Amino acid sequence: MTAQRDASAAPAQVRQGRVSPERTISGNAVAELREAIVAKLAYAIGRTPANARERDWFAATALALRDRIVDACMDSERSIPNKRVYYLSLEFLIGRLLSDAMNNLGLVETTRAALRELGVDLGDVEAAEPDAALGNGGLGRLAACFMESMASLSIPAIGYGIRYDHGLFRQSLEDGWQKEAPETWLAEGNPWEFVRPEATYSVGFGGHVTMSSVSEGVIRRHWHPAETVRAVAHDVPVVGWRGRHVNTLRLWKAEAEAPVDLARFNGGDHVGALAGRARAEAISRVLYPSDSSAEGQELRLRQEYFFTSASLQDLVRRHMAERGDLRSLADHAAIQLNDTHPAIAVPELMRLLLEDHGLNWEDAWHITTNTLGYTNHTLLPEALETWPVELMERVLPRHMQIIYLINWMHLEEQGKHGRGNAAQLASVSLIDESHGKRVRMGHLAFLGARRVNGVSALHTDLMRSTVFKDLHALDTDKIVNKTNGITFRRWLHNANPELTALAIEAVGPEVLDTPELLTGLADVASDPNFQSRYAAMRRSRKAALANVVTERTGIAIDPSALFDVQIKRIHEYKRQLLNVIETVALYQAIKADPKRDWTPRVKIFGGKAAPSYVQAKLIIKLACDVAKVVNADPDVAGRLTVAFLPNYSVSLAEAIIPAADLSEQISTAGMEASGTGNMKLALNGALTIGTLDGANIEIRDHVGPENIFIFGLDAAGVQARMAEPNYAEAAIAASPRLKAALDLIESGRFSPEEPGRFRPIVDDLRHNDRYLLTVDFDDYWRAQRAVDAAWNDPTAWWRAAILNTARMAWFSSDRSMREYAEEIWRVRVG
Ligand code: 26W
Repeated sequence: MTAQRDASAAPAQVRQGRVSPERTISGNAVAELREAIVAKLAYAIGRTPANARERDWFAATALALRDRIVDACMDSERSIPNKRVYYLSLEFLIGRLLSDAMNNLGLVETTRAALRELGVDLGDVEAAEPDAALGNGGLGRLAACFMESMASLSIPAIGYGIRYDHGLFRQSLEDGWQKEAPETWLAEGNPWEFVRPEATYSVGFGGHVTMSSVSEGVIRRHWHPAETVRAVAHDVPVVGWRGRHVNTLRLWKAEAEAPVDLARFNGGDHVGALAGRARAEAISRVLYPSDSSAEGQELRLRQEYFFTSASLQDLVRRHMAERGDLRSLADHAAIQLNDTHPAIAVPELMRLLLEDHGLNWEDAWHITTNTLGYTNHTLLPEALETWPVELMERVLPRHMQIIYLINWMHLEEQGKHGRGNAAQLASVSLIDESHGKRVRMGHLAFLGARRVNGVSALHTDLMRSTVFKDLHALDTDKIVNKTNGITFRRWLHNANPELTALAIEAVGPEVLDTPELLTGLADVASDPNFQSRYAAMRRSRKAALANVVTERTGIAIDPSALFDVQIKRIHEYKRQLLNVIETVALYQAIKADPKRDWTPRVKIFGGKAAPSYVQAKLIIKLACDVAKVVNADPDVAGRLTVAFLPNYSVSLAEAIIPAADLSEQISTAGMEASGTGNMKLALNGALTIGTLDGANIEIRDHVGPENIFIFGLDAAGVQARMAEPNYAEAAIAASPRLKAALDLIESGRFSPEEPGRFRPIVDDLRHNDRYLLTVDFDDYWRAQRAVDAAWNDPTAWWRAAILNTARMAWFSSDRSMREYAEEIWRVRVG
């Protein structure tokens, strides 16, 4: 293994033979692929088998497979599809592509054999691929699952995003404190991508707008940007299941119009001559690492407009080349906005139609509002994007004019329908005037879209009754629900080949094509033989994960203990702190009664905090400090172990999820829009301990209330309790167990070198507790003890686990994509 190996990579022992559609592998196919790999190694990389590093073998293998994908691609592009989906997303959290590509092409075993003949281990080659971490969390990973599902369903689609030089930062833990380092996934190039210099567009910023009169009463406006940046397309092919269809992920790289300002250079200002280039290229330099609060920085607005404008120019050009008339755009293109990050598409599409193509306002608005769709992914107030009008006027003056005009017409319409009082108008206006003037991007996307969707049943209901209540009243058909899903190819077949093999044995190989067949596993849920093989599968994944944990944290964990897993971004609403406090309470309980037969538990945490999120970083530190004390205490040895795995990533998720017994989905009800990690864990047979939040509710409905541990207030209960004064104080007073745990943390027991370290956390809980942790604590404790009891009845536990796998079939992103295709995009599947 070389020094360059990605430290976040899942090690070889957690990956092994996976199930592929290859029933048999032919010697010819192996020899052909082997030769292709050696040729790539020589002629594309300039290495011989003797001096190639793992990274070189990876690149050569990827290039050889890419050729196969290109062949399939040519087939996909033979005819012009009637309608295409354009999925605009500032984030695509892809992870590694090699195993996806091999699996979908049916070439896993062929590749393994070809490499073996060259003396190379496929597992090592896979581990040499860096994760493409072009996203923060749920929203970005969802976009990646959707791209894979659209390709697998042969829905013609192009994903549009940014080719960030640096994706999500690398997290290390220094004495429990999160440290961030830049991530460099492109350091050795990207064998999957094709640069397309011919697909380059100019994107303008700043400047001013002039008017000209075209005819009597018709005025046209012209934008004269002060600065333009080039967007250069980089295409990554996305191959679907069985290689039947290939779509494209088109990522834009920002380049300066001129590499140097020659006038300044010649004038002697050698550094200043490069400033314009640095400013332009900064746009695709780095992914913003926050997925919970809108920061409102100018560079972020530039990123959003940059990729939206380039994407719209590209799809308009394609449409004109294929159809010759923009009036039919809505018939042949469905543009989906992944949250509000591309919401500037509303005025940008209007601008292109009005200015570049000479349409009138009514026609342009009709086309725009029949082409766009908008998906909302969060209702948290701090995450809803608004941009100061002053900033918009400076960076995008023409768009601001169009927004004003859209708003004016929209508010006029309200007046006509007798909804013109000041409060009503203020709530539906595109401009929020409550604290300076700001453009509400959610409202803008709402007005510009034909359909607006939430990502779980509860979330969609809350959209209708809270943030979009008044807009919803204007058009009650507009908001629809599309519950999230996950691609089973990655999260079951690739991540858990052993479970997949068991499923194939039980219900037949057709399960690879038709996830609904998984439900057939219910028939063997009580079969002792099947149960013991299912348990053996879990045991082997846990042993592999235990090695990873020890390798990365130095903590030894026992694979026979219950693995209790909470993996996701660190955020107060997700309540990792609730889990940590329950850990402290359990620690106290075990110490108080060491003779009891406590259920052995390993608590595993993973997740990144936004670099500027001080409270979240302190929660990580607390988890690590608690781990240090608990793991060193002989009184609890063998009963309770705590580990925080650094640098959580897609690859690490693939190693953790199949090894989890218990899935923590404990957000404050009403705050997690959906969750998708909850689906991955339940599909792999972890039982969920969770609140009635997001998709947990639908998971309960599918797996059955007896196969999930639900606790806490529901969303209505949360709303009601928040209105009560001093609810936290009351809850702590009513719970001696909670009080004792908080007192212990406050005493400095976990931070003897700095006793006051965690006082801010405890103080906040006592006096504020926005996320109702204190209120839900006792019921969470009760549910955890129910988990302990259930674990002690293995027959019942494994039955419940198998039923979870069986009944999660509905949560495939293939199902989500079919629903979008039918009800939002009106595009044919297949
Ligand atoms: C502007 C800052 C910012 C950036 C990203 C605010 C909010 C976001 C995202 C919308 C946050 C996000 O990833 N939301 C998650 O989306 C998932 C996919 O739908 C859901 O499963 C999660 O519940 C939701 O938190």
